Amino acid sequence: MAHQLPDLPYDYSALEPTIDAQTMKLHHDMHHGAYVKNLNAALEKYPNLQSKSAEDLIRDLNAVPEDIRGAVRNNGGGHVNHTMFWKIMKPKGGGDPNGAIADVIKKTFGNFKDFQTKFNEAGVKQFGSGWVWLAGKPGGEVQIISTPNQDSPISQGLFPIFGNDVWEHAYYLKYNNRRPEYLAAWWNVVNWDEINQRLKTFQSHHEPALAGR
Ligand code: MN3
Repeated sequence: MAHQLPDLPYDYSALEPTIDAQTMKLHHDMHHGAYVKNLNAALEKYPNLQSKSAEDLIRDLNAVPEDIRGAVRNNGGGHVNHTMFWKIMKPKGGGDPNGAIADVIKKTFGNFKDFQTKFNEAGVKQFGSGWVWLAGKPGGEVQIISTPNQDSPISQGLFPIFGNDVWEHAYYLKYNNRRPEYLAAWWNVVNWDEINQRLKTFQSHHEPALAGR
C-alpha cells in the first residue's frame, strides 16, 4: 500500500469538549481512512505514481492521468489535508499565537482578533463542504483563502500553513448546523507549536514575508 492512514497523535476524546470523541473517531477512522483507501485504489493501475508523495501528486494534477485525476484530487487532497489537520490540533491547545506565526499574523492582519474574525468569516462563507486556510504565497506573504471539497492550497501553488475543516462531518454531531459556533470554539484546540513548524517549512522554501521591511 502506497499511502497509509496516520495514527491520531492523541486519544479520540483528547479534544473534548471542543470536538467530541465520536466525531474524532468517525472523522479519522472512516473519513480520512476512506480517502487513503480510495487514493490507493485510484493508483492501482499506475505503479509509477505509487512512489510519489500525496503532496507531489496534488501539486501537479495535470501530470496525473485524466481517468484518475478527479479521484487523486479528492482523495489525495483529503489525505494531505487531514494529515495536517490532526497535527495542528492538540489537547489544551489554543491561546494566543506565539513565535513567528504571531509576528506574521500581526504584520499581515494587525492583530490576532481581527485575523480570527476574518478566518472564521471565510469559513462560514465557504458554501457547502471545504476548508478555510492561512496559506503562504510564492512571494512569502500569507493570505486567508477557502477551498471547496478537498482541494488543497498546494494545487494552487500555495503553502497550507494551517487550515480548518468546515465539512459537516467535522462538527455536525456536536454543533449541528451551527458552523460559526464550531469555528469560534476550534481555536481552543489549535497547536501553535506545530503551526510554527509548518511556517518555518514554508519560509525555508520561500522569501520570508517579513524580511527587509
Ligand atoms: Mn474532514
